[in-house]
Amino acid sequence: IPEHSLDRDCTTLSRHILQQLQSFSPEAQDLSAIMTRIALAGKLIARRLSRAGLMADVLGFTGETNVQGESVKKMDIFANDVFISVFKQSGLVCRLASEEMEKPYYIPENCPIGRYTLLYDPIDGSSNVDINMNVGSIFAIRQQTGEDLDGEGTDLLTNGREQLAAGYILYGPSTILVYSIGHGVHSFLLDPSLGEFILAQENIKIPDHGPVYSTNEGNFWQWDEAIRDYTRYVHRHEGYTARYSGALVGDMHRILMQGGVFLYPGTVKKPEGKLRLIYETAPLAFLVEQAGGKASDGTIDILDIVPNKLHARSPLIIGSKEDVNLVESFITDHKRRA
Ligand code: P6P
Repeated sequence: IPEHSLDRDCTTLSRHILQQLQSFSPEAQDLSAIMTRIALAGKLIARRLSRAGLMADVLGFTGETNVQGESVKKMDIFANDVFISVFKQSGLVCRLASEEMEKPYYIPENCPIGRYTLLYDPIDGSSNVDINMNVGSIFAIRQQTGEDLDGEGTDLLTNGREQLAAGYILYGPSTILVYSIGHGVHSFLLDPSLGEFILAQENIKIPDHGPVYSTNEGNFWQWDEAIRDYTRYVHRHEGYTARYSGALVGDMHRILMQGGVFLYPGTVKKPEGKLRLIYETAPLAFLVEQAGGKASDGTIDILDIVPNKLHARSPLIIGSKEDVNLVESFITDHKRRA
């Protein structure tokens, strides 16, 4: 689609999805409608973030802690409620599961069978909100196939290859939505003057190698020796640069665009790592694999991991194929020598 053509400005998210699926089947229409709702959530959150510093009751903490024991930011609750609200009366997504809710939320109440489930992290990296740094939303869409008899979402405990779609919204200098429905990775930029997400880039491919390694080296003392050896390797070799914002979506977007690797390995305090599988690492793994990259927990592909509980964590090594393979080679070598 030619740059800055009228056609491009009219390539909205919903139209783009139907084009990709080359189908107007009920499923294609569903996905298109769901993605349009997710875009609406992104607009509402972006608007709130742009005025966060000016509005009372937006910054700071609520004083509660979420299921993870993490202190909840007011923005976490607002963003979580936005996703719930945009899917009410949608008749599409009947169940939502997020980091901010211990149990899945049903629309309407007690609806055991639905059509789609939205798995999301409404505001990832929310500690960045108070210092005006980038934050993001992460989402994945799954078909609800079985009955959720216990209301705990146990039918969701399947691997990430069950995802129909996944993506993120990055709230930075501009708001960008990056998604895949299994036909490549595409980005849409929010044009505030239009109030629309407009097609920015199609079929994004992550470079096979990149200079960036992104990790919190403050955890060095808690890492396995294999990860420490990888870190020593990049310290000694020219051509690497460290970038870490403390917000997964921004760090991930940089890796997707420039290549490199993001690591959140297991630590002494959190052997399974800090990041959640079904609404953080699995959606990003879906996206990066679609862009020609790789995502593993250091040993097996993220998309092959079957969670044992809804809020299961997983270590994450994600990015350019060559860089993820290099990290894995240190892990393999150490296992061999153990
Ligand atoms: P640490 C934010 O809290 C988050 O969930 C991700 O967005 C981010 O990548 C990670 O945790 C940062 O964790 O331990 O480096 O502060």
